[in-house]
Amino acid sequence: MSDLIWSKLQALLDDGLNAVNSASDESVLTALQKKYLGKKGEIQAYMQHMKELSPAERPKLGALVNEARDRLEAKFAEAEVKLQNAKLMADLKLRREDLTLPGRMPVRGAEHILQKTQREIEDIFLSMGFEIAKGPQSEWDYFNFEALNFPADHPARDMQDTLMLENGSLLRTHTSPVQVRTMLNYEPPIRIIAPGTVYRRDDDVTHSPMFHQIEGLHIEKGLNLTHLRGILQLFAQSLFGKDTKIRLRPSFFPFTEPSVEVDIACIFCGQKGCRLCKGCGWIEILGAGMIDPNVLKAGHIDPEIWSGWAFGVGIERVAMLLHGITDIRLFFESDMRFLSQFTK
Ligand code: FA5
Repeated sequence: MSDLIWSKLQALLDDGLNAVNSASDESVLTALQKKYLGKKGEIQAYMQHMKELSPAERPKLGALVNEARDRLEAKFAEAEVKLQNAKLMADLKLRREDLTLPGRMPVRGAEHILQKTQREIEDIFLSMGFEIAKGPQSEWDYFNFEALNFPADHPARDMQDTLMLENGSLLRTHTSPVQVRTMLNYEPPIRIIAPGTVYRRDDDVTHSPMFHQIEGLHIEKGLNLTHLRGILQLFAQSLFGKDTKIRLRPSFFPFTEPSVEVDIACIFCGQKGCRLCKGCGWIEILGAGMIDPNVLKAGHIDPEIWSGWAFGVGIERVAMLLHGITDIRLFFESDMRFLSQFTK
């Protein structure tokens, strides 16, 4: 009796396996699943043969039916994966892109060489106890010139021609206006550096109409030129190497008295004389001086009690010296062949 039942069950199973094998899409597969494995499906229906069997044979039928169900279920799972893969491949064939190609890495951003140079200069002064101050790029004539002891019509203004804005302000020509702004906002002693963008009517291989400076300002009791020299010596050595020599040359700025230009011994030729130092062995890096008493007064600081020094250094100039760059325009042309040299 049970042999007969088993052979019928085997036939049903073979039918089911064949049907699943040849199912051409998911809807056929779902219908077959219902037909064979559903609650009212053919495998379940087979259990009604139970009644025809002796109690001893019943567990055997149960086991056979379970085995048949397991095999069909495995077949359904396998068929499902096969159909999904076939669908994916058909989909891929329709596409023009080759999705199996390795992806392109997005270009990673990096610090611009001028930003990096600015940060290096800032780090040197932060380590000496200076703080960072900021001022606006659109500045009032008062802070850019007047408060810095450039009276209206003073010829020194001619060297710093710039654009006037509609509200009567101008694009600042240097970071020095941050000096008086800081004095008005803080009590001395003051020790700040002020990095920022500045503008001038300049345009050649070493002068850009838009460039960057870092102002240094130190106000304390009893400061003199030797303090300025000491700090600038340390600054130059930290930046260009511990054997770097500096020299101070007399100069003129309306807002410092005395005023100096600071040169470093040429780092390219070891002072033998080269194209970059124009044969003289020294390269100018910044302007500086002791703060004029009139400027301290404009900042509401008593020059009888306090004294101070200031300097202004061009960030492009420093970066050009550090990396042997001879054309300032390279910084602003966004040419990745140039810029990517400095991102390592
Ligand atoms: C000044 O701007 C003064 N404010 C500096 C100063 C500050 C003096 C505090 C005293 C006390 P000067 O015009 O020399 O000075 O400019 C300072 C530096 O800015 C120069 O040494 C140079 O490195 C840089 N610089 C000037 N003009 C340009 C330009 N057009 N393009 C790029 N760098 C420039």
